[in-house]
Amino acid sequence: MTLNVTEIRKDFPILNRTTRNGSRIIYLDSTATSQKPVQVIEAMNEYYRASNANIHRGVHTLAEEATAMYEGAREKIAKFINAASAREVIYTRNTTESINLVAYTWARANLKAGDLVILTEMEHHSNLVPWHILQAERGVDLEFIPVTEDGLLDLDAYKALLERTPKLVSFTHMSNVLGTINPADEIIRMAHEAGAIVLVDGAQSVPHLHVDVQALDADFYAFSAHKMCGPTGIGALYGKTSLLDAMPPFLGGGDMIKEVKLRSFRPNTLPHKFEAGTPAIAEAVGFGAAVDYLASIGMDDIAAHEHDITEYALERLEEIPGVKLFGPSADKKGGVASFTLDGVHPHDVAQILDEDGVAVRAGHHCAQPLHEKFGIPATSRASFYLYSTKEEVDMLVKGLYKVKEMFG
Ligand code: 7TS
Repeated sequence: MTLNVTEIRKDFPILNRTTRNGSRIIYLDSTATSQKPVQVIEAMNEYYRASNANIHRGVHTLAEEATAMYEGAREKIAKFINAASAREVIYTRNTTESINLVAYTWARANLKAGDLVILTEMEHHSNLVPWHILQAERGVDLEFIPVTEDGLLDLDAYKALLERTPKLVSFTHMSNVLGTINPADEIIRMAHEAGAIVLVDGAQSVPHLHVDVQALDADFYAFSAHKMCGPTGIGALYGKTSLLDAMPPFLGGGDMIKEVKLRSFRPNTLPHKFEAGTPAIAEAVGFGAAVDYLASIGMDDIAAHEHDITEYALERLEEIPGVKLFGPSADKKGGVASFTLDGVHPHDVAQILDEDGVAVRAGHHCAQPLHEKFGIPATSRASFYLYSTKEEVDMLVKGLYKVKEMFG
């Protein structure tokens, strides 16, 4: 079914505002963070107005309500990604913290000097730096699945790397720069055949695609609420029960314990073992509301809409002389269009577009090695979501012609 974008846009109050010079906001930066619908904003407000209390440690009415809302959101998130149990969904601050949780607990308990970790050349810094830190500390080896000229992973090279029996394969399901949707099922199957554990960076996939962690057979899957219509400050790590149960805790403190003595402690059961201290309760409520919102619209319809917009955007951008697009064709990617414009720095592109309210991002998008691979320091990036329209793409294109005029 096609999305009723006119109706959907009414749910996002921010899309009605204007900039200082009166231009309507054309928000093409959802890859960095999505906008939030009233359903999420109101759920969080209502939590603070009516149910605010600390969780898991009170028997009074408000504490019970807050706990039920916090845990209820976890159930919704588990169902959204088809986890076998809500115990397998750990709340974190974001994708970055989810990946670090695996690096600091599972990896430090299971990897030693010389063990191989396979990453890819298209990773966000949050799936590179935790492994650099581990490499410095433990002497693990890092290898990278190369990215081809057209922005795909080189699976033959991956196959060759797997012969070196890696302990972990960690890769992004969808690139935040190229938009490439990687064949996660195949990558995971091949890793498992080689005996490796798999961590998937789902920061860009969970917001845009129907993700089923059991069908994928992912061991760990990391994502952030703020990129999927939810609030900042909360994300999740999915992990298989057997792995999470065997892992040491991450941060120590309240809530993550079963019992504490002066000189020792016993960790709590899942998922609380990994959630130390007072968590982001209102944000969890907002996360649950975001999942409800996306599920009510339907992930397959959202993906189809984004595909339409992306196909149109790539076509229109390609027509502009001097524009060079990065990444594969629309059928292999999500709603991201990264490009350079001959003779104009990406930051200047973004700044001039902003004068007419068009919000794009410029820079290395936290993927410096990928930009280096393509021999450029930066790109401009337009990205799309369920509320994006072809008219907004037209405004982007119009803006780019203006940039070209200004730079002669
Ligand atoms: N992984 C990918 C693929 C991402 O796109 C991002 C954020 C992260 C991890 C980190 O997510 P966080 O919620 O922990 O920050 N990507 C971007 C971006 O493209 N522009 O701003 C943030």
